[in-house]
Amino acid sequence: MSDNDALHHDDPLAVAALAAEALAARSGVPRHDIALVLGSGWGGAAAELGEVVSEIPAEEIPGFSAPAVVGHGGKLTSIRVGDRHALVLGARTHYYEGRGVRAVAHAVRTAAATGARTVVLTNGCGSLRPEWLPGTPVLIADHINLTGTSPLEGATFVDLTDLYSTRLRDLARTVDPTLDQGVYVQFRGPHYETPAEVQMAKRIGGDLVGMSTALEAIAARHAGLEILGMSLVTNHAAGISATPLSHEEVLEAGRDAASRLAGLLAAITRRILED
Ligand code: 8IG
Repeated sequence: MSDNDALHHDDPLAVAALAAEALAARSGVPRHDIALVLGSGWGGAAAELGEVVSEIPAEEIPGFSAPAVVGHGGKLTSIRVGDRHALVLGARTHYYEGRGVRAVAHAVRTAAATGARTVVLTNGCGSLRPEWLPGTPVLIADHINLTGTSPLEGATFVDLTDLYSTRLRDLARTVDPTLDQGVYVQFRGPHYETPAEVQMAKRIGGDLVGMSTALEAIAARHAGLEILGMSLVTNHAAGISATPLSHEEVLEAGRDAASRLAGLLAAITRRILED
């Protein structure tokens, strides 16, 4: 079956099972223990994690397609971490790409189908808190989904209590006790928010704004995965800084943060696999 047929397959879980089969065949790793979805700013983390066993272009696996955004990866990488196996998903589909919620959920469904019990969802996002400067990693404690949609179809009533596992956040904070936590507000995008929308997000309890993670987390919970969510603040949300940050400043903060982030994510992943 071609990728395109797979995406139009009637059962998204069956497409994910096909993808997991293809990954096992291509990588020679029958089961993975943990999966990581790497968002903007987190790309360097894979290399720090362990030994790369296999790197597969996403579009060669059923249900995945080439990345729409330059710099968003496009590789599925199997990494040996001690005697365990991590699957790094460098191919994320955003809802704003217009490929529908099945395409958005496919990466985490595939992760679950490979045998992973845990998924680490990372992203780059805007901060509503002036003290969280570009380059700051923040644990996602909860989310508010303002996309107006769900990755689930039909009468699928899934409980979202403790969606971003308290247990995993506590583990992450044993690695770095200075990690702050916040509520992630997902907008549909692809445009950034107006300053008025940013104030609304703040008043309803948000700390971070982004365009990816809430829908993936819902699909991941439905697939039975335990979820750790981590955001990298890459900018202050619109209207939060008195003077807009220059793009150069943001890039610089990203570069400065990159190696620290990669080390942090690798250490947290190893800690989860040990537990
Ligand atoms: I990177 O300021 C990044 N992604 N919605 N708002 C939203 N998404 C983002 C932002 C932001 N920065």
